[in-house]
Amino acid sequence: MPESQPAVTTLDALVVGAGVSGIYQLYTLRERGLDAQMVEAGSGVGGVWYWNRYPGARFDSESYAYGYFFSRELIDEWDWSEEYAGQPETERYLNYAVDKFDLRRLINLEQRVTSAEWDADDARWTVTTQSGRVWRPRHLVTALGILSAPAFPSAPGLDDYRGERAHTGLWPAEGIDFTGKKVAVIGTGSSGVQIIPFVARDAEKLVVFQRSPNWCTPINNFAISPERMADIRGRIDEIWETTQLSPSGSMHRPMSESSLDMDPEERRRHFDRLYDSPGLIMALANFRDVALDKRANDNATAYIAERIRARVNDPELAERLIPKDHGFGQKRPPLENGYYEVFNEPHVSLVSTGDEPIIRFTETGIETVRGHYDLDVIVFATGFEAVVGSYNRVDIRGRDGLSLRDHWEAGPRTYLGLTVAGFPNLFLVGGPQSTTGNIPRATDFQADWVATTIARMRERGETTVEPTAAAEDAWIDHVNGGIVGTLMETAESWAFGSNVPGRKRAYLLYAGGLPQYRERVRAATDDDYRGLSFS
Ligand code: N01
Repeated sequence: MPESQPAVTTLDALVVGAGVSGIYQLYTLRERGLDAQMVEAGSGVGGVWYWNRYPGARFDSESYAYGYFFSRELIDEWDWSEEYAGQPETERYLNYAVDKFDLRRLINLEQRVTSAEWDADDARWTVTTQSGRVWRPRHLVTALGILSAPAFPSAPGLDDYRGERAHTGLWPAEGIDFTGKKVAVIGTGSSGVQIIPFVARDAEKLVVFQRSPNWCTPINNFAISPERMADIRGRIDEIWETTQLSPSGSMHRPMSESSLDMDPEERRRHFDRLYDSPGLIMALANFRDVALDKRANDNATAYIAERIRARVNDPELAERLIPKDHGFGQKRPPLENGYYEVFNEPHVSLVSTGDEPIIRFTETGIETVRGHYDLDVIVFATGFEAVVGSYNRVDIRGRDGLSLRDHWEAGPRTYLGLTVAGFPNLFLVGGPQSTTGNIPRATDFQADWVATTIARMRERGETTVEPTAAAEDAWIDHVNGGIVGTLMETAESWAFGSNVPGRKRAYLLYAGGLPQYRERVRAATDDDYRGLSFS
């Protein structure tokens, strides 16, 4: 082969993305005897747990409910150290799984996919990476992650700024030392809320730029003792069942009681218990009507506002930290550890960008309408072009050169959140219109479905699979219908793409809950793969 020709690898399936979902997908394809490999942009595996290595990054799902369930050996070998494990531990766990199941030799690191084109003549994808390498898989499985395309503020001058900077989702491996420095954190979503106490601990001065406050509740994390780990192992089948029955794939389900049937004192005792419980219990195991009924939601919201007021010394500052535009749970609520107390520290200040907009970044800091903030470090906790962003950054072309970006111009279009009309043999795992909650419990089911479907095609001598346009339309109606009437419907959040200027508003996730999602996919599959055509 002439030297200028790139190496071409022909195989059954290529998985893109070495996150928790992609790793399991690669495993399950290989288990079915398929010739599969993986490409990954990073220099290590772990997906979000590789990129988001900022101080404070940790689970908000219970560690053992997030980890893999497919291998009893792995469950027996891995001891989780905390109920909500930190990023370094999760990254170690995923590396351990990759080595245990001998997957590392199949994972091509530092291979960012730039384009993927369907070749109808050969019924294969041509996938090209930034380094110029080419793969020719029959099936292309994208496990790109819903929060993997970092977003930055659009204010001018970002390139003029000369100090240190980092996005939480692209955190440098060597870390950042905040000691004695003047630091700004922009953004108060889950990432901002997790990192801010760590910055406040070390920095000489911290300015938090807040566009919208969130309803944050305490994580109440705790260490897992050897006895508790043994107990978790003993109950692992029960834990699995619990995740399967939970709408969010987590350890939690809403309570059966209505909060409106209770007298205020009894309701308050319940809220006290939920607020002081670990993890997302306040959000996911609250009264059944908190997420559905405005009056019930108002009660929960008023309770949390009161708890915030009790934790922030300055009443005016407390009011600025309390959301006024949405109720608790209408957006995904961050979990925090000492977040509100940070604002009682004399070296910490809060800029509400609604009152004091950022005009521009300068060589030495940030200029707002009220003045200039001299800075040594800017932390961008400004979130992601969620769900579709990671797809939009790749030039994906299906039949007759149809671009996925164009196909999704008005919002994502999929069938079952797994396939796309006009894009044969393209599978989405953890992509739009299917994902919610505790991600691995959404995607392990999908990965099994993808592997089973591909293996079945091989047995039947079929080379292509693609949904019909009608099936795709019906799925979009179902997904959009699921959000109507919920309190989430009106909130501006990344789940609707609202944080990306110019993006058409469309619901990007799946609001019906995972049991219903699995039921829908199973019903279509059992009905001879209704909505999909094979050839
Ligand atoms: O991102 P976000 P995130 N000027 O989009 C603000 C998961 N996660 O990385 O709300 C000023 O939530 C923006 O303001 P607004 C979890 O699913 C989980 O924090 O758009 N501010 C917002 O405050 C989470 O939901 C964990 O008005 C600007 C913030 O930046 C998801 O990831 C930990 C701005 C971005 O918040 C995303 O969380 C971390 C601007 N120009 C993340 N642009 C766990 O605990 C944006 N903002 C497992």
